[in-house]
Parts: sequence; structure tokens; C-alpha cells
Amino acid sequence: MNKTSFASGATQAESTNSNPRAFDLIGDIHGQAGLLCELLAKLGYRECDGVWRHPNRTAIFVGDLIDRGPSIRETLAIVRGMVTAGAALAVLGNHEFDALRYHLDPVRHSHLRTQLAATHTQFANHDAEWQSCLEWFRTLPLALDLGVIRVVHACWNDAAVQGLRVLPNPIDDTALRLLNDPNSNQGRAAELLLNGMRLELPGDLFVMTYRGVPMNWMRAKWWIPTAGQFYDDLAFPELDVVPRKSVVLPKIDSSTPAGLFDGYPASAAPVFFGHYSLPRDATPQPLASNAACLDYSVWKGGPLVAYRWDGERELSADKFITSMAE
Ligand SMILES: [Mn+2]
Repeated sequence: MNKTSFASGATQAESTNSNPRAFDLIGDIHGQAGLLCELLAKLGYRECDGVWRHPNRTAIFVGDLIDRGPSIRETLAIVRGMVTAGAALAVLGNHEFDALRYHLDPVRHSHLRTQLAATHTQFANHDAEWQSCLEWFRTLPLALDLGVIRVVHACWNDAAVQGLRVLPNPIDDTALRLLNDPNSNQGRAAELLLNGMRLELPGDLFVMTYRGVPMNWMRAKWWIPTAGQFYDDLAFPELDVVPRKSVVLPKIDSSTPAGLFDGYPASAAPVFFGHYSLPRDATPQPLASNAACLDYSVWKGGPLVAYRWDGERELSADKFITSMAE
């Protein structure tokens, strides 16, 4: 079994570009190849022999390439072509992981069929190509630590990243089953990196989703230390926790998973992620000096968002670049 590092950057970060401080981080695409081409062109990438490249920069995709949009095959062809050619890096998104586990056991994961519908429809007469894409998903790391920056689909957590380093690349079926087991350490780590931090809400608190459905858990701002915060100040995207301002999170104690609720240290390398489907009309900006989300709901008509990183430790709102549907 090939035990190359699964989640570290050192062995994953092989690109033909020798400039270690010129990365373009690109948010969740969800099958919007037109917006992707427009964004790449805006960033100065050009298509040459079928591969989009920049002469001295590397693109990094934060995952969620598939599902929902009209041109999923083309999106995968572009991104995969860039990664294979060394013009880009990519991490696994929860949608790619869901595709892998669905195909491992379609009966057990029949609830994922709706989510995968657009992808399956568009690959309906291209089965060999889809199988090949699934094999490629197995080669994508769950996290990239390049030293100067970090990239993950939803949430960076040191312990979770460390715990997944020993897994094989490509992910074999045994490793996939482990990642899919919610009771294994690897399963919990994968859930955290791919779907982010969830907080169960105490008592009769609930969150109202944008669909008007009340839920007793919420996605939370993992880059902020949670102790002493109100639940409604930690909801992300910002939703109303009902009733408002009623419960403060308890202090971290020995029963709290180590490192989970400590926030993302201000001294750590900038971290880039997607996943959170932020409001499409929001102005892209960093969430902290060293944390930026690049998902502004492209699947709901929002912009495709990139961050042009040139070595800065402190991220800046003027370095977000977007492409928008007409
Ligand atoms: Mn996602």
C-alpha cells in the first residue's frame, strides 16, 4: 500500500510553478464551467493545448466541483486537466466524498441520489468517464498544508488533519469505509474537515434555515474560540438562533474534544475554504485576518469567487476576484 502523506502539503504540493507565494484560491464551482473559464481568464490564465495555465501562478480549488450546475463534465475536465498538468492543486469537497461513498454502497446511501442527480444525468452516457473521475477523486487530499497557506473544504483542525495523514493515497475502499464510519476517529475527522463544525443546540433553542425549517444544530464559526460566546454569534452563515441571546456556550472543559473549540490561532498560516454557501449578494471579505471563505452560493446565482494570494499573512478584501452570471 502506498503510504504517501494523505493530508499534508509537502508531498501533495507538486506543481510546475516554482513561485511558492503566488496562489489563486478558487471557491466551490458546482458545475458552472462558464463562470470558471471567465474567472480563470480574469486571473490571467490562458488555455493552451487544452490546459488552463498561468505563467507564474498556481490555482488551488477548495472542492465541490460537481452537482447542481449545468456543465459538470466540463468543470471536471478543466480542473482535472490543470491538476494533472501541475497548473493547479485541489482538495476533496463533501460532494465528491458523497459521490465516492454513494458508489461504494448505493443502497445504503440512497439518500444521496437527489444530491447527485445532476451529475448522474450529465454523465448518463459517459460511464467510463465518470468512473475515471471517481478514481481521480480518490487521489484528492482532504487538506493541504503548504506551510505558507492551508486549504480545506470546510474547516481546518490540526488534530483532524494529523489523524488523516496515515491514510493511503489514492484512498482505497478500506480507507473509504473508515472515513465513512461516523464512529471512527477518521470518520469524525473527515466530517469535520469536509462539513465543518456543528454545534448541537441546548434545550429548546433552534436555528431557522433559509428554507424555513427549524433545526436543533447549527454550523458554527470554527475560527473563533467558542467559550463564552452566544450561540447566535457563532452561527455560520449567520442565521437567527431562536430565541435570541439566551444561552452562552460553556467554557472548554475536559470533555471537549481537544482543539475542537479553540478557534483558529491568529499566528497560524492563512486558511482558505469554501462550503458555507454565503449570501450571494454579500461582499467577499476575510472572516479573520488569516481565514477566508470562498463560497458565495454560485449554485443559487451567486458569483464564483477567488482569492489572489501573493504571500501576505494578513488577508485583504481587495484581493477577492469574482465572476458573475449575466
Ligand atoms: Mn461543500
